[in-house]
Formats: sequence, structure tokens, C-alpha cells
Amino acid sequence: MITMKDIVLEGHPALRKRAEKLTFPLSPEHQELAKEMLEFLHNSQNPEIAEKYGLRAGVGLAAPQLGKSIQMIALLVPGFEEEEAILDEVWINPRIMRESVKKACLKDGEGCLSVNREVPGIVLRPERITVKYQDVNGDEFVRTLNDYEAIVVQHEIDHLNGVMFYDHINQTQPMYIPKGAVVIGE
Ligand code: FHF
Ligand code: ZN
Repeated sequence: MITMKDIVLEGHPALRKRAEKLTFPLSPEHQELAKEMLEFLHNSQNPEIAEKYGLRAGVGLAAPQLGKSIQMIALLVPGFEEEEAILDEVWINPRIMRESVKKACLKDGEGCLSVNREVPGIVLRPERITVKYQDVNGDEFVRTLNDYEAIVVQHEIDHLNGVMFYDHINQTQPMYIPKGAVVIGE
């Protein structure tokens, strides 16, 4: 099982590379990796398992965070209260086809499993995106996401392009939220 010791931290070259596109059928190793990445997110959001293994709760994980420079991301965005998960899947070769001009951000900024420090600042991102991706079988999908889900998916796709969340923070005014931006979590 994947634990925190498998997750590479800032300074690891995989976090600054452009990840390789995957071809189908996936190798047995890549199929197993997809399952393990999603399992990590489930474990990390389960209080008992997270406590036992010292896991930090995550809603997304990108293969470069495991030192593997390939285009695979896992997503586990929980629904509100007892609702089922909004996203519980692995996406391969994701491409952002369309993004809104309107921006959104998380009220308290973002964090990252590969960053063991608090980085204050607002991460402004397109509020709505349309993404084309493949599932583990190689089937193609197009999905439009907004608000929180859109932010999570953009954070993960950034990892496939060597981009860290703090690259988006305004250096002169880190807390500035432009008029018209959707602030999530307030
Ligand atoms: C997280 N954790 O998942 C953050 C980090 C906005 O590339 O958001 O580094 F587990 C992936 C409900 C609400 C349940 C929040 C994307 C953040 C992606 C992982 N946790 C949560 C939850 C969380 C990163 N990452 C702070 C670890
Ligand atoms: Zn991250």
C-alpha cells in the first residue's frame, strides 16, 4: 500500500517535469498503480486507517508525486455530509480543452501532499473547465467541472506539467482576491 514515505517532496525532479503520455492497454504495473493511488486517497480519508498509517488526508494524487513521470491522476472528492463521492476515479492523459475567464479560489489557499509547510496565499484558477481524459481501459471522456472539483483537477493536472500550487500565488499581494472571483469555503 502507498503511504507517506512513497510521496516525493519539493525538490524531487519528477515534480518539475512534464509527465509522459500513457498508451493502452496499460501495463499490469500501471493498472496496479492506478488502483493503489485511488486506494491511498480512500485510506487517507478514513480516520482509523489514516491514524494507523500516519496518512495526510488527500482529495487528489498525481503519479509524479510518487516519483513516476507519467500522466495518471487519482481523484476522490467527497460529497457533502452523507452524500456519495463526487469524483472517485483515475484519469489518464487528461487535457484541459476549455477554461472559463471567471476565476475561483479556496478561501484558505491550497496545500499539497508533496509540500510539508504552510504556504499562505490565494491560488486563483479558472472556475469552470472542460477536460478530456481516458479511464484505465483507454475509453475517452469529456467532463465539465466547476468550483471545488475544477480546482482539485487543475491542481492534479498541474503536477503532470511540473507546476506547483504556489507558482500561481501573486508574489506582491498573496492574499488579493479580484472582484468577481468565486471564493470556495466561505
Ligand atoms: C490535497 N488535502 O488533497 C490536500 C492537501 C486542491 O496533488 O484537500 O497534493 F481530504 C495532490 C475534504 C477536504 C477531504 C479536503 C487540491 C489539493 C490536493 C493533494 N484534503 C485536502 C480532504 C481534504 C492535495 N495533492 C492539503 C494534502
Ligand atoms: Zn499536490
